[in-house]
Parts: sequence; structure tokens; C-alpha cells
Amino acid sequence: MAIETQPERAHGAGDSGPASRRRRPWWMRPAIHTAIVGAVIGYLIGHLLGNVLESSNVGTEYPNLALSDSSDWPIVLGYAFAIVGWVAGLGVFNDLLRQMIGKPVPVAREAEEAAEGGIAKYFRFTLDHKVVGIQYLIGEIIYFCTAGLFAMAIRAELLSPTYHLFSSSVYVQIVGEHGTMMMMLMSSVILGPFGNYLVPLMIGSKRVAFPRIEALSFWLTPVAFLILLSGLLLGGFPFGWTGYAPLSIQSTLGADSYAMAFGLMGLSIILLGFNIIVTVICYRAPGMRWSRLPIFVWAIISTAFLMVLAAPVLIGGMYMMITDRTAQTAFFVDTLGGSSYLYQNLFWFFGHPEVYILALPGFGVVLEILPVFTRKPLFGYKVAAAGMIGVTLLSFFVWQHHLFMSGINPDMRPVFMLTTELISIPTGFIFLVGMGTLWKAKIRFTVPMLFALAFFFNFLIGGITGVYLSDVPVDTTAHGSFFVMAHFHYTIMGGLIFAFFAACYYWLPKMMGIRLNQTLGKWHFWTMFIFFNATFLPLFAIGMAGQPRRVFEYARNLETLNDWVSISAFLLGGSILIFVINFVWSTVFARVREEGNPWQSRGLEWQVSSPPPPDNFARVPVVLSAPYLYGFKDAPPVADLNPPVGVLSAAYAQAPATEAEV
Ligand code: HEM
Ligand SMILES: [Cu+2]
Repeated sequence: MAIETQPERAHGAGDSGPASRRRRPWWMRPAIHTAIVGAVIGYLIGHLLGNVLESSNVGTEYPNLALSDSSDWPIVLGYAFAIVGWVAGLGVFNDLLRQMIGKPVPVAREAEEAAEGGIAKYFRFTLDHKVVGIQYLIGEIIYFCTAGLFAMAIRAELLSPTYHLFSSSVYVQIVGEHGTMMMMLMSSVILGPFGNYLVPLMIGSKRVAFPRIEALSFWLTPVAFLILLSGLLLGGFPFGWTGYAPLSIQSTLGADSYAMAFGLMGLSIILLGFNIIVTVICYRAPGMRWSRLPIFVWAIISTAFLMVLAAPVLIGGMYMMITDRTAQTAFFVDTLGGSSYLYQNLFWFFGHPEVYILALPGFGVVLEILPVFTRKPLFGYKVAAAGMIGVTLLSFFVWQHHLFMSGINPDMRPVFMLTTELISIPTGFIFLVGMGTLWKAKIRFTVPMLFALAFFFNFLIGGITGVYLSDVPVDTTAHGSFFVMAHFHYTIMGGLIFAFFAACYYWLPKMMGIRLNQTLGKWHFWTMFIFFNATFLPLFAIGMAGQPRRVFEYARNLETLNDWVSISAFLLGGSILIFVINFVWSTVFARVREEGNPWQSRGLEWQVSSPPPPDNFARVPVVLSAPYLYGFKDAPPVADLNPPVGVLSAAYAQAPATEAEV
């Protein structure tokens, strides 16, 4: 069921194609600078339009206008037009327009060949999944560091039990920026860079299904990031990353930034997930059966389904919040017949799957890495895949555990307690597959492996405290405290972000043909592991002692512990700095080449050169065996990269499973 992925040539011989099109001067070619110009123009138009709307007194006849300050229209329309301007400036609509006036449209591959290469290709709308992967990688590092700086600011304030750096209102704005930026932008921290770059290589495809959609999914992230940041100029938003009504309906203009940015990011992950789902379903090479799909790809496609199914609800919620604030709808205004409780349900119907959007790709990364450095097959491959599907399905049935304290019908509490505790079963499957693979293994303690091992350590703490929190009596006590904070940082920072770094050290030689410095890598690992735990472990105790989230003051007797946490947090920040230095040093200055397969991996992506050739594979490969046959002396090669001409690839694909596979 494979599709030959050689792009068809769209035009006849008479058409000399886009390569011969006249080159415009660089500043007229669509790229990031034209996008900025487009966004600024768009913003101005939208703002003007909003002012006109407002001065015409639209909506003043409605009673709830007073809920929000009245100048939301110019801001919301400004943002909306800025997004359109940004996308237009990037040239996203160019091919569409060309098609509408009957001009030939180049297929992705031709467009890439015609456009300029070099460093410039990273700054424009490109249709090459490998370039998009690198763009995502750089973007995510920038977003992560920015949100991390807000975390440092939070910890700086908490050095003292009373007011010393920021006022209470600035403090909640910083918490809101930190939490929202992390949750929004880290949702694509693995799928963006590694999913886009590696999935086609791992399934034996020359490209992704929808290159334009893929590129668009990336280019929406910088705008979402900037819109969110600009919220600070508009008074920020005081309601954390969850945006609960009625606070969000009543608060200052910064709330518009929150809603526009979060909704936009929802769109981005829908596009990201959609493209990946179609790619995995339709573009697998012959012989790449579902039972041979790398476990990383299983994790990616499960996450993609979560994205595509959950994010529309987020967009709906954000859209309703925006219309409440502008068009005087009252979806979430209790006094006018709406319901703030409705918002909580919409938000968490997205928000809980979101936490698995953050967790599953991490599992995919570490399970992909374990067999390579233990030289053992993945223990219970099918169990892991089943676990991922189980988590995906159950994710949609647990959201009300976030509402145990929000007026949920008490009879429903046990139901959601049960479903929540059930989800630890498939999660446990995945965890045990990791443990089974490590069992009696001779481990190679490389940098990626260290990060993968730390993932299990951290996630175990995060997971077990999660089981406690799903218990209604415990949640009733711990809700809104630093205990919850410590729990989810253990799963997301300790899980996802550790896995992200594992992936960087493991796959950057593949993606850039360059090895990161391993000594600095070890320094990065040990400092990050130690200071991560030093930061977040005491927060469980602090939470149990009653320190509330999102409050800048706390009881005096907790000062010593808080100081310890803050200092550890700064050192944790320092460890991330080591990574950034290593990344820049290794890729820009040292540039130690790594061309082959440094980890002796059986992964299909490692069977081509590093970085891979433009088409990934010279011919469509035929996959011959399961990916994790480590330790078998006579294991067949993973794929035939040069299958004999004339042999139907279907014949290969029909070949029975090798003995080692069953
Ligand atoms: C450098 C490591 C990090 C540190 C030191 C840190 C620190 C903190 C602190 C102290 C708070 C609580 C503020 C308060 O409630 O008063 C917080 C909140 C939060 N953090 Fe982090 N964080 C880090 C990384 C992350 C990561 C990687 C994520 C997710 C990808 C994340 C997501 C959140 C969220 C969602 C909140 C809740 C915000 C809210 O209450 O609305 N953090 N962080
Ligand atoms: Cu949840």
C-alpha cells in the first residue's frame, strides 16, 4: 500500500519551469522580512478597522460591555490581520493565486530546486521537510529559553516571602507568560523538529504528504510566540495558562493576546498533526507494515491524533472568549445566561489530551533510543504500541479530574477518578517496556542514553504523584498548591524536555551531519539532572506545607526551602545555557563531521548519509525486517535501499515475517 513518492513532473516539455524564472532582488523575495512587513501592515489595517467599528458604537447597546475594557476590537482585529499579513508576506498564498489566474504551479521539489539554497532557505517558507525540521528546532530552542527566563524571574521573586522584585500583578503576568508559552509552544517540541524531519526517513518516504501545510504549521509558531509576548505590553493576563472565566472576560487587553496566540497555536498543531497522520498512513515504503513501524513513529502518530482531535475544542473555547470580549456574546458570563463552568470543560477537554501531547512523544524518543544503546530488541514492542493507542483513547475521558474542585456533580467524581487511574495502565505498559528492555542489558552510557534513563527516573516520580492526585480526597487537599506544580513539572520538564535533549544528542548528527561535543553534553546532562531534581523535589514538600500556586507571597517558615529551590532553579537555567553554548559551538564553530551511523543503529533513517540527500532515498526502499533486531547474529538488513529493478515491490512486502520478528 505504498505510494511512489517521486514527485510527478507537472508540466510538459514546452514549459521551462520555474527554474528559469527571473530572479527578483533579495529584498523582494518572500521570506521572514517580507512577512514582518506584511504583519505590520496587517496590524495597522486591523487596528484601524477596529477603531472604526468601535467608534460606530457597535455593541454599546448590550449590557455586558462594561465587563471588559472597551478597546478590544482594534487589538483583536489587529492581531487577526497581522496573522494574515504575516502569512501573505511569506508567500503562502502565491501558488494559490498563481493557480487562480491559470499560471503553472511548481510541485514542491521543483520549487525547492528553483529557490535559493544556503542559509537563506531557513528564513523562508520552504517545502523541504528537512529544512522545516531544522527551522522548528531553532524556533523551539528560542521559545523554550524565553519561557525559561520567565521561570527564572518567578524564582527570583520567590527568594523572599514578601514583595521584593515584582508587584503581585506583575508576578501573575510572569507566571501566565511562562506557563502559557511553555504549554503552547512545547506541544510541538518533538513533533515539530524530529517528527517532521525524521518520520519520512523512518518510513522510507521521499517527502511528507502536504509540504505546504507542514511549512505553514511552523510559520504560525513565531507569530503565536510574538502575539503572546506582546501581551505584556497590553497589561498581561492574570489568569495563568488556563484562562478561566470570568477573570479572562474581565481582564485587560493582554487577555486578547492570550486567546489569539493560543488559538493560533491550536491551528498550528492541527496542521502539524494532520500532515503527519496522512504521511504515515499513505507514504510508508513497501514492506513497512504497521508491525514494523518504529516505536517513535507510533508515538508520533498517536500524538498527531490527539492534536487533531483536541485542538479544535481549544480553538472553539478561545474563539468564544474573544467574541465574549468583543462582540458581546456571553458564552462564559454566568450573569447573562452563559457559564464559566462551560469554559473549564472546553479548556480541559483540550487540556488533558494536551498533557499527553506533551508526554507521548517523549516516550517515543526514549523507547527508540533504548534498544540502540542496550543492543537488545525492544522488549514488548506490540505492548508499547498498544499502550500508546490506549493512552490516546483514554485521554478524552478524564478531563473532569481538573474540575474536582470546581463544582462537578459529586456523583461524577468516582467516575473520573476511575478513568484517570485507568490511564496509568497503558502508561504503565509503556514504562514497563522500557524497564524490560533495560533488564540485564549491557548499557552504553552515551549522552542520549543518559537523558533517556533520566526520563524514566523523573517520569516515575511525576507519574506516581499523578496517581495520588487523581484520588479525590488527595486532590481536594493538594489542589492549587505547589504539589500540583511539582507533579506536572516532573512529567513535562523531567519527561518531555529530557527526551527532547536525548533526541538532540541522538539525532543531530543525522540532521546536521555534525556531532555535538560529548564532554559538554555530559556536563549538560549531570547539571540538568541534579538541579532539576534539586529544584522540583522540595516543591512537593512546599506544596504539602500549603504554599499556593500563582501567589507571590508565602509563609515565612518556608523561606529556606524556597531559597534552596530558587538557587537550584538558577543552576538549572545554567545547565540549559551549557546546551545552548554546546549547540552553537558545535554547529557553527567546531563542526566535527559525522557522516555515517555513529550509534550503529538499525533505524532506516540511519541507513542513508548524514545529512540525507535531498530526496532522502535514491529509490524507494523496500523494508525487509523489524527495526529492533539487535543481538541477532543473522538478522536480515532492515531494508533494501536498492531493490532490483523489475521486481514488484509488492512481492517483497508479502514476504513472511523473519523468524526473529515473531
Ligand atoms: C527551567 C525550568 C522551569 C522552572 C524553574 C519552572 C518554574 C515554575 C514555577 C516556579 C512556577 C509556578 C509559579 C507559581 O505558581 O507561583 C511554574 C509554573 C508553570 N510552569 Fe514552569 N518551570 C520550568 C519549566 C517548565 C516547563 C518545561 C513547562 C512546560 C512545558 C512549564 C510549565 C509550567 C506551567 C504550565 C505552569 C503553571 C502556570 C500557571 O499556574 O498557570 N514549566 N513554573
Ligand atoms: Cu488531566
